[in-house]
Formats: sequence, structure tokens, C-alpha cells
Amino acid sequence: MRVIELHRSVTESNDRDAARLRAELKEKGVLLINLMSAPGAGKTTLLIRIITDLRGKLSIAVLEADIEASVDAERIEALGARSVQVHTDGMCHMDAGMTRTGLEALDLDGIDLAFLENIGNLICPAEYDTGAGLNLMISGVPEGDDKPLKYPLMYKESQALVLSKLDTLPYFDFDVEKFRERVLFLNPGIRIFPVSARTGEGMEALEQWLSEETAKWQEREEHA
Ligand SMILES: Nc1nc2c(ncn2[C@@H]2O[C@H](COP(=O)(O)OP(=O)(O)O)[C@@H](O)[C@H]2O)c(=O)[nH]1
Ligand SMILES: [Mg+2]
Repeated sequence: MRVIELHRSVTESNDRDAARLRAELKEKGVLLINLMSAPGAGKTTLLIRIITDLRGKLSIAVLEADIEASVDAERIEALGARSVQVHTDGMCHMDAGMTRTGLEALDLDGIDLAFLENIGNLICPAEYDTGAGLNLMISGVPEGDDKPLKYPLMYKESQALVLSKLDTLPYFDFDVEKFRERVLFLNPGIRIFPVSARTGEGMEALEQWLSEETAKWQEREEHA
């Protein structure tokens, strides 16, 4: 009897699609950042802050992915930024093919930095390479400092982490040092940005990092 491991073949073919998409985006000079978190961690609020603060410095577009509704894309468009909403028809993650389809609808001409706001979920999105140049995750203070212990994969797959809703620290027994240790144990190289999108605390360091990463992505390889 033959047994075919579908999960492996699906992820292998997705990995190939993702590598192709990443190379095309590199060629275009568009840094795509895959933004992942639990529902309500503050993805859209953070994007609104970033787009507003970096206006005139970086041209930013957003691909919004949700199971249904278009409220997030509407919030982004209200800022005058380019945005497209994709619906995943019940799927709890975005893969490279779905990301490509969404990006084709989003005009990337003149765009420096594009965000994919992935489905709110701490498990599935981390399992699929979307073709993004960087993975950025958000963990919110109200979610608790034990989340790296329970959902390690997303922390391992991300190059940077935003610890969001810092303004709510007085109301939760969240131990920032313990959280930091747990994250760094899983992923020693990850950058951690504690921020409050509400008060603006910590946004400057995050935005500086985004600008530097975009510039690095847009650098052409020098041929001797
Ligand atoms: N206090 C506080 N609330 C926030 C902050 N960022 C987001 N929120 C709130 O958290 C809720 C979910 O935010 P949203 O951006 O929609 O999360 P998403 O589902 O991850 O996109 C909203 O009620 C926001 O106002 C923050 O920095 N501080
Ligand atoms: Mg959102």
C-alpha cells in the first residue's frame, strides 16, 4: 500500500513558490513583511501608526487577509494608502500562491514596503512561507508572558517581534524580562521592539528598523 504524505508535498511546493515570489519582490525593490499575531494583538492599529509616521519617507501598501469582512482594508484606505483585502474562505493562513494573487491586485509600482496582515492566529500562519522578505510578529501584553512557551513556532520563524500595548502594563501581571528570556531562548537572533501604538512609545526604534531593512532590501548586489 502506498502512503502519500500530502502535508510535506504541499509545503515543499509552497516553499518553491515562496522562493520565486521573494526573488521577484527583491528584483522589484519591494520589501514584503509578513505580519502575524493572535486576533486583536494590534496588527491594524500598528500599521496605521507606521503608515502615518513614515508618510513622505517610505511608500507603504497593505495586503489585508481575513476569513471575511473588509474593515481592516477600509481602515488602511482611509489613510490614503494602497490596500487590498483578500478573503481566505475559512483558511487560517496565507500561503505563497494566495499572497501572489493578492499582490497582483495591489499595484506595487513605486511601493517600497508592503505588509501582509496575515490571519489572526498564532499557529497556522507560522507554518507557511508566504514569500515575504521578513516575518514580523506581534505579541500583546494582555495575552500574557507565557505565549512563547505555548506557541513556539511563530517566535522561531520571526526575525522581529513587537511587544504591543505597552501602555496596558499596569493592568496585567506581565513580566517583560521573563517574556524576553523566553523569546530569546527560542530565537536568540530575534529583534524585540516593545511599543504602544496608542501612546507612540517605542515606535521610533521600530520605524528606524523598518527603514533600515527596506534600504537593505533595495540595495542592488554589486557585480565586480
Ligand atoms: N491600549 C491599547 N490598545 C491597543 C493598542 N493597539 C491596539 N489596541 C486595541 O486592540 C484592539 C485590536 O486592535 P487591532 O489593531 O484591530 O488588532 P488586529 O486584530 O491584530 O488587527 C483594538 O480595540 C485596538 O484599539 C495599544 O497599543 N494600546
Ligand atoms: Mg486587523
